Amino acid sequence: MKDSKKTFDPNQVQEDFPILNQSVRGKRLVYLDSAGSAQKPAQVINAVSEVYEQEYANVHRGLHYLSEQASSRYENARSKVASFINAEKDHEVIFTKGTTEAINLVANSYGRDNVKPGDEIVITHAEHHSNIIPWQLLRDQVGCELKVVPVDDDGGITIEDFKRVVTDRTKIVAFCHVSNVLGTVLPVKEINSLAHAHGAITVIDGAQGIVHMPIDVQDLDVDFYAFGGHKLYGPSGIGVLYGKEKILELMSPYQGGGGMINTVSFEKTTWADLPDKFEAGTPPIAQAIGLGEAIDYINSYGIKVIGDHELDVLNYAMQKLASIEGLKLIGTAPGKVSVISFTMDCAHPHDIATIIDQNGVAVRAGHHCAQPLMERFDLPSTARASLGLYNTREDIDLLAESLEKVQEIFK
Ligand code: C6P
Repeated sequence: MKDSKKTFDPNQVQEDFPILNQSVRGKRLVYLDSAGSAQKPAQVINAVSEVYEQEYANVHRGLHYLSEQASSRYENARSKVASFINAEKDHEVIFTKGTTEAINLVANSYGRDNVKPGDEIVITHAEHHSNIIPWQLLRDQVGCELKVVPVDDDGGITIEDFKRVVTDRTKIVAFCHVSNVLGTVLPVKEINSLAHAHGAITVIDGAQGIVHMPIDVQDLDVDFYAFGGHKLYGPSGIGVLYGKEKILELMSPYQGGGGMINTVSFEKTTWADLPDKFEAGTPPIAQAIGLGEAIDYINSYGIKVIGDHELDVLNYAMQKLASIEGLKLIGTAPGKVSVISFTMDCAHPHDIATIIDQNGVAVRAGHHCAQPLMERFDLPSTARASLGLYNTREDIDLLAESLEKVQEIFK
């Protein structure tokens, strides 16, 4: 990571994001849906358009100038990702089209090769559908058991909860680093040690974790860590699967096609080395380069500085929203980050989101692709405000004012 940092001023940061400098429905846009997808700084937008204007061609295929340029920038993006998460080797970073594809890759390749009838896969009750369904599909294919670690009433999930569920029959422990509904941060390092002590590997859904805190995959010692570019201020259509080299080497390819082979004949095909073995077909080239640029942008402030700022805004928001009559916060576990789910006595979450949108305040409402978790809290849906580096305490004041209006309307 780079050491020379820019001074972090959240009001100045908003200027970096062209989309935020606009009015919505005649009001200043207050964007509180970064857990859904974050906005993009001009640095990323410009880099992507520059690729298409000046340096675009397919990668690893042509010997011509543009292909060389595009290939080198694409691989440079991989190096940036590797150093952002402190991967030991660049080729431990596999580009995918998102978190979802990254998890499906592990389930379909590692899972099918290693999980047998009678084995167990452990997930939690707080998972996004992307970290439930790939394991259900695997369970149905191989005949293993899918076990679920419970969530406390405040949204907490502790190492003790995992200890009660993981056994020597567990082959894979797959869990979110940060819940997209509750903001709960799971104790990755401890869970990882527990899984390893039982001979299981770990798959971390880092979609919401990578955005708010420094990640060091070597220190965490995780086997796989998956995340997408679009919540990290990069383009959509690009994601990352980090995997330990020694595990990736032994895995079968997930998809077949161009770019992932060494030799092909009708009788037998041999695979390319890492990371190409897992990148069949033309990859998301400009998107990967855009992700590299997003990482440069984040590094220019430092992810820790960004996380600390978001925590300040989160704590302010939790207090402010808790004082609104009839508002219930869902997810209050200690140490939580960046996501504020809530319900109101007076209105359905969809009504809340629609009404405050009239004030230019953008939040998500729904089940957040976490239906089992909604059921756990006996809710059909919640409203959810989620933070990015550009949010300020003023944004929270506007959110709170808008929620007071919802109350007035429905009283
Ligand atoms: N959550 C949200 O509004 P993709 O769609 O592949 O980029 O990411 C899927 C995903 C996986 N895990 C977690 C914890 C997530 O939060 C998400 C995406 C968005 O909460 C869209 S549903």
